[in-house]
Amino acid sequence: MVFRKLPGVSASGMGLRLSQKFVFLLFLSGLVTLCFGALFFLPDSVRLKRIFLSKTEIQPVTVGSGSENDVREHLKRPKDQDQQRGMTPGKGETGSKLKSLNRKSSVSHEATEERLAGGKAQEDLTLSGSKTESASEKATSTDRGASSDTFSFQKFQRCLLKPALGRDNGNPADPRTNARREKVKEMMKFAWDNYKQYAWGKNELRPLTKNGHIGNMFGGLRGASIIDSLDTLYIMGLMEEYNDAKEWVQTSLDLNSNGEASLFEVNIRYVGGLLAAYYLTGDELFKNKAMELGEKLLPAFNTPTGIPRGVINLGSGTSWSWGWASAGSSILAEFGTLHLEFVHLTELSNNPIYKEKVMNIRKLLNKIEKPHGLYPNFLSPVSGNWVQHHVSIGGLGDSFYEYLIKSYLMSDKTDEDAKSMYYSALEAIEANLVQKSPGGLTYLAEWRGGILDHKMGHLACFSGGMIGIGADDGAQEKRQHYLDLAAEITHTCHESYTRSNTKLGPEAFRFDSGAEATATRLSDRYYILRPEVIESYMYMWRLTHDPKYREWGWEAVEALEQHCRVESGFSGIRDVYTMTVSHDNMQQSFFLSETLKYLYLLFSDDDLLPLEDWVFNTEAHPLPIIRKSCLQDEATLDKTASA
Ligand code: DMJ
Repeated sequence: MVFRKLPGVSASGMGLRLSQKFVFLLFLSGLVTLCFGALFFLPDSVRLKRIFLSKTEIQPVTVGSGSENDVREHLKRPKDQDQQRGMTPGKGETGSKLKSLNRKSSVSHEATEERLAGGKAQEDLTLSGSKTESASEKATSTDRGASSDTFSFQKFQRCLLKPALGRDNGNPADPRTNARREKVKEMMKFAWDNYKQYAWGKNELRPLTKNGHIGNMFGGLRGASIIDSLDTLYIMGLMEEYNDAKEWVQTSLDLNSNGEASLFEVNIRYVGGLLAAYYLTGDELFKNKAMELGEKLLPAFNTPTGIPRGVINLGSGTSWSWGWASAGSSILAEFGTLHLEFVHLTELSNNPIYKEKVMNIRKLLNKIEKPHGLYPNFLSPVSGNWVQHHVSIGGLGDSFYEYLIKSYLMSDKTDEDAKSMYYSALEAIEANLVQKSPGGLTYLAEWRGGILDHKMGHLACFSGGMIGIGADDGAQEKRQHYLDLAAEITHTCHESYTRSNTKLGPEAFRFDSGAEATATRLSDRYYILRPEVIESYMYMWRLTHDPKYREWGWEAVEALEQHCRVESGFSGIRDVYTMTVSHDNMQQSFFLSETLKYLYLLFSDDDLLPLEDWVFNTEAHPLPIIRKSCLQDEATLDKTASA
């Protein structure tokens, strides 16, 4: 330290004695240490860091952005796949452009830190921060070619048992089936073209008023119909449309929104849609966007139990429960429908935090006492106890069960907890909810503290497909029984369609007061282009090849064409029992993502997105089965080859 010489003060230092100087220096160094301690170790040090350090020094830690290896592999990807799909190269998709893209989408740990309030969850995130850092370090070393721990798209492709798009894009040999498939593709194009013309960039199309709808489900995020359509357009070979969608994601998908979003909806539609688009195309753009968004969802888990709340502000990270959910509870079908996407976020980023968050939910649900083995729909994120004893395989409960069996399948059948929880839940459902109507229809009733409500929602009709895909892994003596149960439920749901005048099914149908698979209340008579019944047809077709499922699917196509197709898109209807239909003026994004995709798959060969390799998330976005051992073998092979 240099003291400037002051006039009249001796060089020995302002006339101070040596011992005084020593004490002064000691005091100074203590002060400096204290300041730096505060800067780096106090909990909310981010603002201080921002004051003292330059922006580059507090740059965010990159969470698993694609390594250069991945980028190179992507660029080297066999051309035929792109040509087959007519993909235009992403604008300026050079190595360096992609690198800068990775940089841009790296997620700010700083921001996450800032969003969090204290407590256990903050510790979790701090922990994750350090883990994040090490994942990022690994990514950097991979960039230098030293490690192969980060996700490689080529390795992933080599671990698929079959090509994702089949030998011939699932083209069926039978001309009638082919013509039906072409019709579905035309419906998709029609729905898309009108969305593009009248609602581009908005969340949904309003086909009667010919404008866009934004709504309040996605927290200010836009383009839900675009994200939900990416994979459908791609598998249908609608490449011009797919390229438009991709360009929109590249130039206009702004994830820095500041609104209140449904954690569940953002996850299943946006994260799921982006992940599926990445796994189908290998385009890093989708992977980076999915990870950037995934990071923004993490603060929702910042509760005493780690059970996330239903609503999250994507900007601040503050979360809370739905106003209508009793006593501030979280909803089973919402916090129980994150597993598939979050496991894939960990897979792609090499950051364990996503998987840890959903495994924590899983553990809590596994441990907690369940009335009659059933899972009620409302749970307190504070106490971790059930709030109400309402059980339903339809709305509020549905996709929790779906994600149990799909987690098991997606783990290459290694996730034993998911398996045992699924089959125990199914036993409880059979013992308490499965009913036979006087007319011989099998249905799933709802359960309210021990009292049955003989009502089945359209949403519950997904369960035919779910029980079907789980049949083969059940106890040997139960397999045929499960397949039969799946067929019976699918049959009942088909009945709910055939018993209406329009041949489309109501939102809910009942089995009491003489009703058999029909809606008895005016408020249950609407159809909003939902997919669940068609979803079960698709799975049951794949599992049994009984031609009736294709016939039932075709009946649905005809009904959709007759009653839901309007001049500028497709619309839901207010009453399925009246032929003078009244339209609801909404083309839901799940119509493009699910209803039309499942119809297309129903009329395709089984090798288009084969079930040996893919599971569909609850919004019908295909996610690949993770073959850990194959991926590890492939990594070893790569290392040996490059040695
Ligand atoms: C979709 O968004 C998903 O399938 C969800 O799981 C339930 N509801 C809609 C479609 O009906």
